[in-house]
Amino acid sequence: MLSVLLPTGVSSLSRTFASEVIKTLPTYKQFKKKNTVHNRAMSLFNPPKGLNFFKMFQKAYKQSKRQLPEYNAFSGALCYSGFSLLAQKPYNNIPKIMGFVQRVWKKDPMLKDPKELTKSIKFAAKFLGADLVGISKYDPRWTYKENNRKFSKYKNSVVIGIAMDDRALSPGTSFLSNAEVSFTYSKLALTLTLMTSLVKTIGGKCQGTINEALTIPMAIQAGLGHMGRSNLLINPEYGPGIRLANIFTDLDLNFDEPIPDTITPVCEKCGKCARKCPSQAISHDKKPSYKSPTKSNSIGVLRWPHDPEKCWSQWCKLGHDCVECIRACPFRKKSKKRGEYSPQEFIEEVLNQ
Ligand code: B12
Ligand code: SF4
Ligand code: SF4
Repeated sequence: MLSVLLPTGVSSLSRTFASEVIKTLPTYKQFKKKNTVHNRAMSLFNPPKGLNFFKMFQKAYKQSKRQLPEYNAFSGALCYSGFSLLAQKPYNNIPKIMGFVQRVWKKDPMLKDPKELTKSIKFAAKFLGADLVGISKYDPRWTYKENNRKFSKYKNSVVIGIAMDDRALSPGTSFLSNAEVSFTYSKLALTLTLMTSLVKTIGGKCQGTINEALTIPMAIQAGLGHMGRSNLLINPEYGPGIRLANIFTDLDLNFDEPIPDTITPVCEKCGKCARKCPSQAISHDKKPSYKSPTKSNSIGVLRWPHDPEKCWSQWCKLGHDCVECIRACPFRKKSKKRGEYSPQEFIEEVLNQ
């Protein structure tokens, strides 16, 4: 394998070993972490005036050029919320400043105007990894009955969407497409962790959820799209290949409006997902209805019926999940105009990007 990387004419016998490329003296010793400037500044020496980073941050934060977006208190809070995952095990790089930022924010809230706060929260969601963000009023119909006590104290739901890489879904249902599903779930978890830290830092109460509330109707109310025959939320830009999560908050935020439904008329004529579904879980009906095929569906909602038990049985047959209803949809955002990717093409492209 290594010889492939060698220039022509260089035999593998005369090649340099990787360990010989970087020269060190025999006196070289492994460096002790306790001697990094971070560690020494915090524990080993008393930093002279002007060199105490945390104190200087506090000073900078208090004196921040608050009229400038890149220097206002919200950007300061965003800057430290970005560390919140790093503060957790096993990374343990704990930013001790967070409590200070919270105290300053409480005394002097920067964003009293809901319009400005809404804009900042949406900016933060996208900055922290969301492809889509919309806000809907808290609606108890879209929380599980068991979660009523946990969530009913909140005013709104900030719904975020992260797109899956269509190239990984393109070759069809496989471990590779599953890897894209699981990786996107982890991306949602990262964005939610940082966002909830931000909301708490600026003095709000919140709860981030992944699959702990019915995100599709919340996303419709938040203006992110409409649900198709496939029972997937279809966003005009990303199609159905988007994964959803949300943060319930008590912040005073403005709500979005649902966008016009351009999806249902297309679904009425198309039906491709229903034809392609290997378990025939998707309805071939002409129109949405109030039907609930199984006990695993909620009752009394006008939408395309979907049979989750047939779908689940297909997953059980495969031993992993299925993405065929996403792939079938003409609203799917194709990554490449000339058509589908083969698994090998996708792997090569990722290696070279
Ligand atoms: C359980 C579940 C499943 C189950 C069963 C689905 C079901 N209908 O019960 C199984 C394992 C089969 C499944 C399969 C898939 N799932 Co799933 N699933 C969920 C989960 C975790 C809970 C949904 C639930 O409680 N269903 C039980 C009752 C409520 O189901 P229901 O009455 O049939 O309602 C469904 C829809 O009609 C809609 N809905 C509910 N109420 C209302 C009200 C209105 C007005 C409308 C319009 C819609 C609507 O939401 C439900 C979604 O299943 C959600 C996350 C979440 N919490 O929302 C993800 C979720 C719906 N799944 C998702 C996806 C992508 C898939 C798959 C493509 C798998 C994959 N590889 O990713 C397939 C697609 C199947 C399909 N065509 O629907 C995404 C959808 C993203 C999107 N763009 O819409 C979600 C939101 C997960 C996520 N975090 O992104 N899933
Ligand atoms: S995930 Fe597969 S089995 Fe389930 S509805 Fe979609 S296409 Fe059908
Ligand atoms: S494949 Fe066709 S019918 Fe199914 S959701 Fe997409 S547009 Fe609608």
